[in-house]
Amino acid sequence: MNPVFAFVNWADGAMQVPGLRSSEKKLGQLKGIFRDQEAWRKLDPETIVYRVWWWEPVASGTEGGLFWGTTEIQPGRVGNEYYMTHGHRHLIRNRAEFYGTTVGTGKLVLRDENGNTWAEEMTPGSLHYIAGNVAHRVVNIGSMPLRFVACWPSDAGHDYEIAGGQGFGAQVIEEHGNPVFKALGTTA
Ligand code: PAN
Ligand code: ZN
Repeated sequence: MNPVFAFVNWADGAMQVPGLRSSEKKLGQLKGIFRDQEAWRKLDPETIVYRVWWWEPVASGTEGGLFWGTTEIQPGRVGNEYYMTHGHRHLIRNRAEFYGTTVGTGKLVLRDENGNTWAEEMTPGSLHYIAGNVAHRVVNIGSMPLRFVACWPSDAGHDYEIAGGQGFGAQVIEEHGNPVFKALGTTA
């Protein structure tokens, strides 16, 4: 038998594989993502909001291949809006994806091509099928880091155009100590 090449700690999503890639997103790189620009400007731009580790077993752009990754979002808020990922659609629109929560609690905010936005609860063990054409963003609504694993097609690509302004059509904010999903545009 061949030795095992890649490992995932299924308790938290931590990965061990040769050639593991990683990136981090700091508050300063998330301009225009959070609604309260005033609050965003007052925070340290060097604060890390989330990290991603991922494995590309085939070259990016390969048709028919898959990538695997883990994202960790820190707890925190900009004003009353919880820390979250940029959020994106896939460049090849019909490419789907799986997300699976390992640690923490969150909301997976989804927006389809007809402009319908909804959210799925993320909790350890929750598995989320993100259909092609559906924009996706993860919000950490807990007081500890939120971690989830993901599997997506190696030719999907990322289109971040929807991430800014009112692109997602909704935001997740804290109200009286509770996370609230708010559609934008309907109320002030
Ligand atoms: C994930 C995301 C990751 C970071 O691997 O890329 O969670 O989120 P943003 O890409 O929106 O910054 C994924 O959805 N890949 O397709
Ligand atoms: Zn994706």
